[in-house]
Amino acid sequence: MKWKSEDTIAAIATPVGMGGVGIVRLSGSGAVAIVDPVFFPDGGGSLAEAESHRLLHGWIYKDEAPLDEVLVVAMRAPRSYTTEDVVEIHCHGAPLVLNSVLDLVVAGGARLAEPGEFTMRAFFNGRIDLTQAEAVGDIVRARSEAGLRVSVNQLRGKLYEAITGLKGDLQRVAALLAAGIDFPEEDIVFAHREEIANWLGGVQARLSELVAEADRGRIMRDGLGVAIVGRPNVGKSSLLNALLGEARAIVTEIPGTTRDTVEEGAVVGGVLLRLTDTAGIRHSDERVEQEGITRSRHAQQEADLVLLVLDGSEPLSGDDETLLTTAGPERTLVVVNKRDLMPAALPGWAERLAGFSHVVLSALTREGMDGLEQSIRSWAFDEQRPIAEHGMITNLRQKHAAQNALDAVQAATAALDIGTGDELLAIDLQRALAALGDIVGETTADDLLERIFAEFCIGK
Ligand SMILES: Nc1nc2c(ncn2[C@@H]2O[C@H](COP(=O)(O)OP(=O)(O)OP(=O)(O)O)[C@@H](O)[C@H]2O)c(=O)[nH]1
Ligand SMILES: [Mg+2]
Repeated sequence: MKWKSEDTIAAIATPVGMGGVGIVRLSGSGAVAIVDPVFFPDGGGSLAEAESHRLLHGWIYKDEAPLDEVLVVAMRAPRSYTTEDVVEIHCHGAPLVLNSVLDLVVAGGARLAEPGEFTMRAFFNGRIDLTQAEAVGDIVRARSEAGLRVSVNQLRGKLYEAITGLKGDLQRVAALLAAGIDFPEEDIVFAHREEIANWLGGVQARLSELVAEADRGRIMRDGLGVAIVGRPNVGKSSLLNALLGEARAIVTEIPGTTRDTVEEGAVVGGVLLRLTDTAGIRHSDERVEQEGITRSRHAQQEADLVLLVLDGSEPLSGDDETLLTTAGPERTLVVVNKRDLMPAALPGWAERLAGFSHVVLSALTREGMDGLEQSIRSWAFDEQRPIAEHGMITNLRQKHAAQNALDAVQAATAALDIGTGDELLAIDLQRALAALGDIVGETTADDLLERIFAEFCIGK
């Protein structure tokens, strides 16, 4: 397996061609010995003799000619990212320079790193758990402040601590159970049953909360999927453009302008929105329009939040009625558009909106757009609740495992209630412990681990 390999790995750790400074990073027992012969620090001396974690200024030489002026740091095991010897060479950011330095260290005995291999080594060497490793990838990809905050908390080990705490409690229950099985006198077992029930109840409550918050965590990390739907000409594309602050989608007074879905990301109030503008939904016999409408309905089904746009300057049409009837109020925010053309604050049909949250605005003049942004924000994050300090579940992998653990704990509680044998209870407990172990990567299958790390970029 490649994480067990003794190779010293090397990669360009910064985006190539994008900065004034670029970093070539090495990790492994040969890292210092590979860089030492090609790096000449100011005032003599060598990297091999230098103090760990000290930044040295000097020159990299290739074939006895200076290649670049650099800063070099050696971080000796185990105080490094991977817990192995790590050397970083800070060069000028030019691709030519970085590639030459990388060639040089490869010629010296290093092997090119696979994507995510540095982080994989940190994980297999036990410096971080799987949730922290995932957080590294998420931080690199983070596109909103909220997403960054949950990922940074996860990197700090908040989710790991939460899961480890739950595991500790379940291990305690398993120990009590074992004591009961070994000493089956009535009173001991009875006392233990109550204690076991209490511990299980506590674990169940905390796991339920983690699972319940998982969608919020995912939305912060990946963004909120928002579909803009409505009948033709109500101003859906105008609304997309207003949210983006640019004329992304075509807007005309002709109904049926948007034929295909248009997707775009925007950060609104610190939340990443994955917006989809759709073709207006109405009855149509035209083939292209029909296909567009099918895609609109699909986007509507997939979205976390649907913005159902109505034209406030006109009476409700049959198409509007159908959309309102089929929309689920728990996932829909009604946008009454064209406020600038409306005589009063709300049109005569406003009572039809009972049961829906709604905002009134003008996509054209932007009047009322603040209210929409505020509604989306509070919809995405229950704002009464701050971002969980105890760590949040942020991806489906973690959520599935937490759900499995919760199912097992619920089964254990049920087994305790109806007084089935302690052996069955013990099996449920082991199942819950294994599922929790999956979250932090203790019991995760190798092929799944490889897939997780393969999504990283090279040099991470
Ligand atoms: N006065 C006024 N006109 C608006 C407003 N929003 C959109 N419009 C106009 O309404 C017309 C239709 O706007 P679009 O954004 O293309 O509507 P749509 O819902 O995307 O239409 P389709 O793509 O055909 O389904 C255009 O002429 C817009 O300028 C608004 O708030 N006030
Ligand atoms: Mg449109």
